[in-house]
Amino acid sequence: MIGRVIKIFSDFYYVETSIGIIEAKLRTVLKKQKAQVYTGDYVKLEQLDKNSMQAFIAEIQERKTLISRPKVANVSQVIIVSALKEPDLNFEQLNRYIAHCEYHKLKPILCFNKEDIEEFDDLKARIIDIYIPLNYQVIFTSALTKTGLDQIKPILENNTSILCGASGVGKSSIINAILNTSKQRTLPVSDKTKKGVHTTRHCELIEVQKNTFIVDTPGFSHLKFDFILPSEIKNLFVEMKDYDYVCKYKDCLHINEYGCSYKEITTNMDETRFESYKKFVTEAKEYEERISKESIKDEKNTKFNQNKIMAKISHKKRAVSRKTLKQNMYKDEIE
Ligand SMILES: Nc1nc2c(ncn2[C@@H]2O[C@H](COP(=O)(O)OP(=O)(O)O)[C@@H](O)[C@H]2O)c(=O)[nH]1
Ligand SMILES: [Mg+2]
Ligand SMILES: [Zn+2]
Repeated sequence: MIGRVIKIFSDFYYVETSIGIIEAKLRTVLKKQKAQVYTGDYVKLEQLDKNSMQAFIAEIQERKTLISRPKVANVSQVIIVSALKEPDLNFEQLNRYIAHCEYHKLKPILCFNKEDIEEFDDLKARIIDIYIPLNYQVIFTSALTKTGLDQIKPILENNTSILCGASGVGKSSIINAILNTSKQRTLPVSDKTKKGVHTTRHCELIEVQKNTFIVDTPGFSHLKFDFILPSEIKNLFVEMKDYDYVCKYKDCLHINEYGCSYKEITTNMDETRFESYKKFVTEAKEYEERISKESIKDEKNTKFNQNKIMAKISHKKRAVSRKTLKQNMYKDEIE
C-alpha cells in the first residue's frame, strides 16, 4: 500500500492512505541504511506480522523536491504570507522568501493578509507595481473577514503548498479559515507517543481535500544566504537575469563594477528589490570568504600534519579564493 507521510513524531510516522491514517514505523533495514523519511514523502507500507497491527515503511519513493527549512518533501508551491500591517510589511523579508523559492525552483504565490485593517490603497498599488511585472501571483486576503480566500482555494487544488512568512502574519488563521474550523485539525495521539509532542522534528501536512495538502510553518525570522556564492544570487532575482545579456562582463554582479551597465539596472529595478539583492550578495560574500579561509586552513593543516605531503586544494577552492580577492575590491563600494 502506498501512502503519504503527513506527520512524524519521534519514531512514529503517520501515513495518509486510502483507508485512513496509519501509524507506521521504519523497517530495521531502512534504519540501518540510515534512510531519511520526511513529512511529504510517499512511502510503501507493509505489515511484517499478520497478528500485529503495526505497519512498517518498507520503501521510500523518489522525491520530486525537498526543502530544507522546514524539511518537507514533494512540496509543489509556496505561499508566502505577509501582513499589510501588524506586523508592518517588510519588503526585504518578502524578497528573501521569494529568493529562497527561486533557489528551490518552487513557485511562490504572494499573499498579503490583514487587508481588513484599513484601505491600504497606496501600499497595494506599490505591491502590484513591483511584483506583477515579475510574474508573481499577488493575492490580498483577510483571514478575519475571509476575503480573498476564494482566490487561494483553486490555487491549492491538487498541490502540496507550504505557507511561510514571519510569525504573526496570519498563516495559521488563513489555514483555519480555509478549513473552516476554529481549530486546526489535529491527529489522534496515542499514549505511547504523547511525549512526541515535544519531539516533533518536522511539520504536519494538512489534507484540505483529496490530493490537496497544505503545510503550516512556524515563523522563521532569518533565512540568510550564507550557503551560496555571490554570483548565484543573480539567478534568484528574475529581473536580474535580463541584465546578464546587457552587461558585457560574464561574472559581473551588476552592483557597481567598473564598466558594468548597473546604472541601467538601478533605474529600471525597484529600489527595494535592488537593496535586497545587494544585501543577499553581501551575505553570500561572507560565505565565500569563510570557505576560502577554510581552504587555506585545510592547506596549512595538511602541511603541518603530514610534513611531506603537498597540500592539495581542489580547483574549485582555488577559483573561489581568487574570486574573493577580486570581489574584496568591490566590497567597500557595495557596503
Ligand atoms: N485584523 C486581522 N488580524 C488577523 C488576520 N489574520 C490573523 N490575524 C491575527 O493575527 C495574529 C497572528 O495570527 P496567526 O494566524 O497566529 O499568525 P501566524 O503566526 O502567521 O500563524 C492573531 O492574533 C490573529 O487573530 C487578519 O486577516 N486580519
Ligand atoms: Mg502559526
Ligand atoms: Zn554587470
